[in-house]
Amino acid sequence: MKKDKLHIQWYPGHIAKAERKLKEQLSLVDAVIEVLDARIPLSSGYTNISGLLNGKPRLILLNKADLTHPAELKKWIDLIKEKSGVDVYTTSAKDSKDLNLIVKKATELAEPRIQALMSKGLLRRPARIMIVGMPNVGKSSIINKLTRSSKTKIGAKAGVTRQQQWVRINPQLELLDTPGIIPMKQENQECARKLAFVNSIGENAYSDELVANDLLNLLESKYETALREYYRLSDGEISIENVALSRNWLIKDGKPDIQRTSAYILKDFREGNIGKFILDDFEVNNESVV
Ligand SMILES: Nc1nc2c(ncn2[C@@H]2O[C@H](COP(=O)(O)OP(=O)(O)OP(=O)(O)O)[C@@H](O)[C@H]2O)c(=O)[nH]1
Ligand SMILES: [Mg+2]
Repeated sequence: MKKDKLHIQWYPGHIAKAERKLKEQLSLVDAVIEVLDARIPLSSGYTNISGLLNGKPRLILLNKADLTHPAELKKWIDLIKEKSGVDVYTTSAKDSKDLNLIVKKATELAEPRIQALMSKGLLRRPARIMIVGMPNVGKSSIINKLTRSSKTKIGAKAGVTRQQQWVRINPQLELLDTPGIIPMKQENQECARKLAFVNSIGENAYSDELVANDLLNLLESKYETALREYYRLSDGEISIENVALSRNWLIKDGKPDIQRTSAYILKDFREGNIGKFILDDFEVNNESVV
C-alpha cells in the first residue's frame, strides 16, 4: 500500500470570520450546544472547549448516531459524560425520535442566566442558545429537525453554513446556527485525517487518494471483516488498486481507476455503506476527552 505522507491544513477565510463572530455572540447567549460526529467522538471535539466557551453551560449531542453501533456508542456516551460533567445525548437525522427532551434540557440550561437577568429587573425572554461544532457534523440538520422545516441550509460537504442565523424553536427557545469551525492549526494530524474521512475538512485540502488510502488502513486495523466483505476482498492486500479491480473500476488497458475508486471509497464510508464504525480509539484516547 502507498505510504505517501498525508498532511492536512485547511483554514479558509470564512472560518476566521466565523470564529470572530462566534466569540462576539458568546456573551449574548445563555448556553451552548456542542455537536460532535458520533463516528469520531473525540476527534470532532475542540481541545479546551470549556476555556473556549468561557464557562458557558453546555450540552453535547453526538450526531450521526445512525452511522455507528449503539453498543459501541454507549461506551463513548458514558465516557464523555464522566469526563466533561455535562449531559450527552445522541441524535440522528435518520431517527424520528422525539427531540422534546433536548429542547427541554437546552431550555433548562439557560434558566439560571435568565433568572439572573430577571433579578436585575429585566423581563423574561426566550432562552438563547448557540450551536457549535466542526463543519459538516449536522448542526443545521438538527435545527431543521427541531423546527420540522428547512429554515437552515444543509449539505454533504464542509462549510455549507456561511453566516450565523437565529431560528426560533418555540416561544421559550431560540437557537443560533453557526458555521462549522475547524481549529486554525491541525497539530494533531491523526484528528485531521479523521475529520477528512467524515468530510469535515474542505475537499480541496487533500487528495482523495491519500485520504482513501489512510481510511483503508484504519478500517483494516479496526473493522477488517466488514471492509473485506463490502469490497469482496476475500484475501490479499487491502488497497485502492485491489478495490478497483474487485469493483471493475478500470481505465484503459484494464488498469485500476485510482481516482474514481478513491472517491467511491470515501463516499461509501461517509454514507455508511461499508458498515457502522467509530474511528476513535476508546482505550488509547480516553484520557484526553475533556
Ligand atoms: N447519516 C446522517 N447524515 C446526517 C445526519 N445529520 C446530518 N447529516 C448529513 O450531514 C451533512 C451535513 O449536514 P449539515 O446540517 O449541513 O452540517 P453542518 O454541521 O451544519 O455543516 P456546516 O454548516 O458546514 O458547518 C448533510 O448531508 C446532512 O444530510 C445524521 O444524523 N445522520
Ligand atoms: Mg450548517
